Amino acid sequence: MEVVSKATQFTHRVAAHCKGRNFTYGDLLKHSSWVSQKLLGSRSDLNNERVVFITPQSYEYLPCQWGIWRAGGVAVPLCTQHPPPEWEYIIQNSEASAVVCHSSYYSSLQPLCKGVKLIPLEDFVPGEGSAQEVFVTSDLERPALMIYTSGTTGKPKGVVSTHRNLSSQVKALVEVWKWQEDDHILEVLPLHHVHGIMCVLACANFAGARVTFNSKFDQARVWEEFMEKDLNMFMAVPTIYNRLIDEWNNFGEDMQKKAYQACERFRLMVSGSMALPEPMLDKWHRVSGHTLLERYGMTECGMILSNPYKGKRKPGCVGFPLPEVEVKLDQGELCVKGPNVFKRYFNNPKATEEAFDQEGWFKTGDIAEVDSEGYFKLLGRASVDIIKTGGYKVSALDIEQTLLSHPSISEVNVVGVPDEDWGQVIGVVLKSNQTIKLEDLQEWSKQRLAVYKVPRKLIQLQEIPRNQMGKVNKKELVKLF
Ligand code: MCA
Ligand code: AMP
Repeated sequence: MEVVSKATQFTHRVAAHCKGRNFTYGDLLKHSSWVSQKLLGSRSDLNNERVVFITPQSYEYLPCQWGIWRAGGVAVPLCTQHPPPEWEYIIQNSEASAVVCHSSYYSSLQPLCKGVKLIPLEDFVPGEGSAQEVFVTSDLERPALMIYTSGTTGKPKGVVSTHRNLSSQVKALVEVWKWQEDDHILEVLPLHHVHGIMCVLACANFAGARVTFNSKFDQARVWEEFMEKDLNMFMAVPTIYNRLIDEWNNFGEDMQKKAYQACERFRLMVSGSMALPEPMLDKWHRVSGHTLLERYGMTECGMILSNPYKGKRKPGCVGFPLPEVEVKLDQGELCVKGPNVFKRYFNNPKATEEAFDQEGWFKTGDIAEVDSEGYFKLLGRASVDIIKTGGYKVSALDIEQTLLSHPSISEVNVVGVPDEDWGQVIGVVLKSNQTIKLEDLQEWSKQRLAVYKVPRKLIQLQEIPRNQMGKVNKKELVKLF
């Protein structure tokens, strides 16, 4: 990835602030070199082997990611909040040759890494490794990153993005959002998805800017950081802005004023990953003086559409195509072409073929329209089986499959129920002869599913509504909540 070679131009600049310490780009080069040497041993290139990695939302993430790239591997990030069965699925499905983990995850991962090398890393000490020794591939067509994403069919798929894909995604954002080396962004997003990985980390790194890691999102801590640090950029999902608004509402008048003044230092605040409700846009404007810049993206493409940095940010709209990104509407479905678009789903030629049309356009599954000024507006998804909750995309079918392994469940339907805070929450419909309580189902699910896939609502029905073809009418089910 170009971010690694670019860093040699500004080794003295601070790349990250974390747990009270500053790490320069020079430190990051040294630490990532150390990781790549651990991975390579006596070899000179991992030749596109997948390396799964997990660290807390902290500085250590970066040397792991860069170290994998510098060794010629494909970085596969894990979610810190997933229970072991979800980790195990990714380790196996990606056919990983190694797992790099912060030592705090070592004992949980050890039983899952049968036959896969597990490399624990402590917190990093400046001075280890070397800034130059390890190679970075110049072949931009090689795979660089694999993120797992949910689709309409079954288990999550590995989205393979090349170095060229990532470079083009980053360069477009650096250009339109005017990233500069003096920027300082607070990182609060999970680092196994594009929003945190590309929009926050990779863009900051490409520009030689600074990232302050805040570990897992916490609204009180974010406000403290806003008030204490010289931050000027922030990116988050609407659920996070909602939490920050709630926290602000509990402040006294003085604190509210201080919070507003802190926000005045920012040059950009961005919202994405799910629809930003207009009342929230207005509330955030009152709280901070900022009109959030809403943009639209997808794991398979990085960012696709963005409201302008300068110029009108239209409420309810996601703006215009990014540089080099082509879009078209095919019977309402937004389709994308460009150097940003991923290459394939890992080991899944059928899904890959189905994802593109005959002319090579990637079909997003999102329905959109364009207004008279050229602004795109999203109208929803083509499939009811894709749910967005707290910014996470989840597949109803994936959850159904897991719930069917519960001893008391023989038939189940999962739907996304509209929710002001989360966008949608997971709703489960069971037949009334299946005896199970929501709390018990949640307890059982937490052992097997990520926290955001755990059912939040349950209804039981005598009869499940079906259409004339006998297919369950999920739109009807949603209304019943
Ligand atoms: C957690 N809880 C939930 C959910 N998640 N309840 C309903 N629905 C959910 N989705 C519950 C927990 O069970 C717990 O309940 C309580 O909320 C707090 O849980 P916790 O794990 O602490 O959650 P949180 O930290 O409050 O999480 C909220 C969050 C997080 C920070 C908004 O969901 C988040 O980081 N979302 C961002 C995801 C993201 O980055 N997506 C980008 C995908 P109890 O207290 O009862 O135990 S990339 C993408 O979409 C594209 C490319 C794009 O355009 O960006
Ligand atoms: P993911 O596959 O997790 O990357 O999620 C991508 C999906 O998030 C898109 O296909 C959209 O459905 C949704 N999405 C991202 N940004 C927005 C936005 N600004 N408004 C509405 N939906 C969005």
